[in-house]
Amino acid sequence: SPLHDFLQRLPKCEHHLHLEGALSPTLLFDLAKRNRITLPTDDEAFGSPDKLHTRYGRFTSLNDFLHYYYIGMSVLIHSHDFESLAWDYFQHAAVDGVHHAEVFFDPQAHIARGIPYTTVLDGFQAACQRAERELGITTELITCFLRHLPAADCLATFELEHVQDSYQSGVITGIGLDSSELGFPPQLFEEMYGKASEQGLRRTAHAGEEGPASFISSALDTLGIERIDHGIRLVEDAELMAKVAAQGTLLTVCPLSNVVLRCVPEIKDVPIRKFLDAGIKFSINSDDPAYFGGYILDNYCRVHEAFELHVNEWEGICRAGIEGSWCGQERKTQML
Ligand code: ES4
Ligand code: ZN
Repeated sequence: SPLHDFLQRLPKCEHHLHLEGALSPTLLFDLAKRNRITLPTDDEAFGSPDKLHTRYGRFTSLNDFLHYYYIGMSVLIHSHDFESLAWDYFQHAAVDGVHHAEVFFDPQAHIARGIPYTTVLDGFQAACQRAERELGITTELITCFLRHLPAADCLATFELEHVQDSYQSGVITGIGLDSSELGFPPQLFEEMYGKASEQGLRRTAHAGEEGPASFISSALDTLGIERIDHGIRLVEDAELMAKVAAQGTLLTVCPLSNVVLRCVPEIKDVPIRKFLDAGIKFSINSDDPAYFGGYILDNYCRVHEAFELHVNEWEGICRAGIEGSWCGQERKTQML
């Protein structure tokens, strides 16, 4: 359709994409076979890629999804597994018209399984270089920390020599905070974010996905975050929403994710119109596309169907995405 073509051609930036969330059931089964990894035998969902895909359509919460997400990554062993995974994502991103992608990964989830950080990073870096060379997609890598683990564990990982090397060399641009939100408030991670700030790293955190608006204010005040991942529950605090609008902090909204994980009943319940009316800057993203049934362009199309945005509104959303990116000014100017 003409609208699909219009949305495809917009200069899109993706800011909220977990590389481990781009693991399709097909690639998951292929890697399990190649690496001789036994998938759970007590869950019928792991009977075939098709059954697994069907189970992904029935998530009941963030934690129900995360259970599958952490099992899924058990098949990732070698650098070229991580490269295949990220390359799969970048090919989808190119088809969808992504110009620039700032992607998350979870070092602790791999280190805990005995996979060295350098194995993970080498694979992801190779895919990023190939994406820039062959697809013209510029990239930034962001290490995310798992908030369901003790803050001391997160800080210890942040301070690992190889992790610090990747920050100092500029291979990694910034840090994020992900995994289970309820029960794990932002202020637990104040020390790590303070150190990240001193080191000149960019900082974001998941806040206000399942958690209350108070987690958004606490992430801004105690962690000094420069972006807010999800942030949909911002609409529950008018005063905070006015503050976020005034300071121009970008929200990285993931509409399909919010519906699939039941944070909202339907796409029309994602507060897109409220954010536009309040002057909140936001980008539209895919989060974990292999688990949530769509990549970035599907998210754009679903938002368009639900809100019938004006051409000018779409151009404004993409401009905010470019301006809120963590790439250099030269690249932003190219995209604008
Ligand atoms: C995630 Cl949707 C979401 N929320 C929190 N943590 C995550 N990790 C991967 N996807
Ligand atoms: Zn996320």
